[in-house]
Amino acid sequence: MKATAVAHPNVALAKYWGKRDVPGNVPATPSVSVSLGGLETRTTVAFDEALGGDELELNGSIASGEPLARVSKLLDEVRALAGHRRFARVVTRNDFPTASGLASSASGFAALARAATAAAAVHLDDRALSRVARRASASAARSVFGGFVALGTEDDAAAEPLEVDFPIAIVVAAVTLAAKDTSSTAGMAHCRATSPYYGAWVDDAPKVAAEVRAAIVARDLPRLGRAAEASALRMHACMLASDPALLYWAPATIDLLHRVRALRAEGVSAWATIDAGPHVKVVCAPADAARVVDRLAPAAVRTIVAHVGGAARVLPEEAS
Ligand code: 2P0
Repeated sequence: MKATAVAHPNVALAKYWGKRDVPGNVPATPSVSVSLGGLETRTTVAFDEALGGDELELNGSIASGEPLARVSKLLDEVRALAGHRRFARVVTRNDFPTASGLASSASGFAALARAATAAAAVHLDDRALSRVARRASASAARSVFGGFVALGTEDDAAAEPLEVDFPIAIVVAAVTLAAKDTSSTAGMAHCRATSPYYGAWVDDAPKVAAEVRAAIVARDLPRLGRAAEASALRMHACMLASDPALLYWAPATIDLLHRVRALRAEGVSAWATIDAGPHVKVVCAPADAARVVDRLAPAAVRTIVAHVGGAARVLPEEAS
């Protein structure tokens, strides 16, 4: 009744932003991501009949309220599939900053879904597991798989791996280690309710996602970078047009965008993407990663070079 799983966060190269169906947590836009190897969440789930409720320890602190409620909701699904009502103790740890736009909910809920089903001896195929993770947090559906991964907008959406061997580097330039003010879930709802550009964003996103996907299949880095940067900046344009404006950027975010442009002007194929936070992630060739780090580091509090990572996996018992 106990298992440990590891999952990597992912960065969307074509962004999911907005929900087509809120109760079912179905995205309004298709997304395409890459798994961030080198960053990981490790989660242990232990079902225990002595517990009077689910318990959550997140990065060494006991968590309650909304984070625990979201965990319990996923565990309820697993309990229903397993046919038992035991509560669980969940211990989860990220080796990167939590809730700061570094996609901790993606790796967190993917690792939780993987560990909870293993602990309860519920056997789901990867697509079924991806649906469980998507209902908890849509980006988590993608972190069930490794490599480049697509997630659609259909009612029962599950992510699917593209299975393309395309070695790229992703340089993460963190600009703060603090948690963000507005969660993605709240930010999306606010955009949908108040941004006059929301409809245009949702209409345009499938074209950009198709371009991102085609560029990955063609293993064409400049084509991928152009489309990924467009997806991120269009998403932020939609956010900025909300009322009140949703501004996730810090001064350093803009500084970093200019540094990436300067690198391109010097002939380096480096392209920026930004999620619901101030950090900038730069897609480049592995051979250019050190030069990109050198250029970004003065404007960042921390840089991390990620490579294309693998799928969420259960650890052997002795490693957990
Ligand atoms: C993405 N983001 O595609 C986009 C880009 C942030 C910006 O997925 O409400 O934490 O839990 O489904 O998955 C972050 O949103 O939102 C996200 P919920 P989630 O990666």
